[in-house]
Amino acid sequence: MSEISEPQPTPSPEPAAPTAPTPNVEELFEEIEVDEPLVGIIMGSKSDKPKMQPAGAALHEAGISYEVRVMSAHRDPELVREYCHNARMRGLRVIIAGAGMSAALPGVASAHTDLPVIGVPILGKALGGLDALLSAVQMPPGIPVACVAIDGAKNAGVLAARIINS
Ligand code: RP5
Repeated sequence: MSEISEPQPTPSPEPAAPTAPTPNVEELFEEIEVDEPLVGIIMGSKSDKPKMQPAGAALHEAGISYEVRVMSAHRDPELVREYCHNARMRGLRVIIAGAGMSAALPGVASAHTDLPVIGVPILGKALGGLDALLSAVQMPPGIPVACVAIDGAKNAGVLAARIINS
């Protein structure tokens, strides 16, 4: 005759291992910038801002997002290198670079990126802007700068929009 065993108490489950908190998806999505800039407008000095503003206006009119940074090829060479080196990875498609006097910025930008670079020579206090024009336009083979007119920032914006829409 088999013995009927007493029902054994069910062992209590092991305490669950702590899990990582569930991320709040809505919050995460709020942090994502949906309107990432496609054009980087850079210039050698704060004093160039009024001359470069028409580039931003043209891009705004074309519905193209952009960002604006001040960095000088001569005064902040490392910053220019880093910005241009990372530009494509950050999603930029075109760089507009404006500078006056010995305007190295467009050429140096082009040396550090394979994105199209549009140079804007800015009229300074001497030489009628020819210094900046020649510095921007006389690039050595293999390092291109699409140079617009002296103080031609509007066309730089229009051209950048055309490149992006092409
Ligand atoms: C250039 O030198 C700048 O692009 C600017 O046009 C010019 C004068 O610069 P600030 O002395 O006004 O800073 O590098």
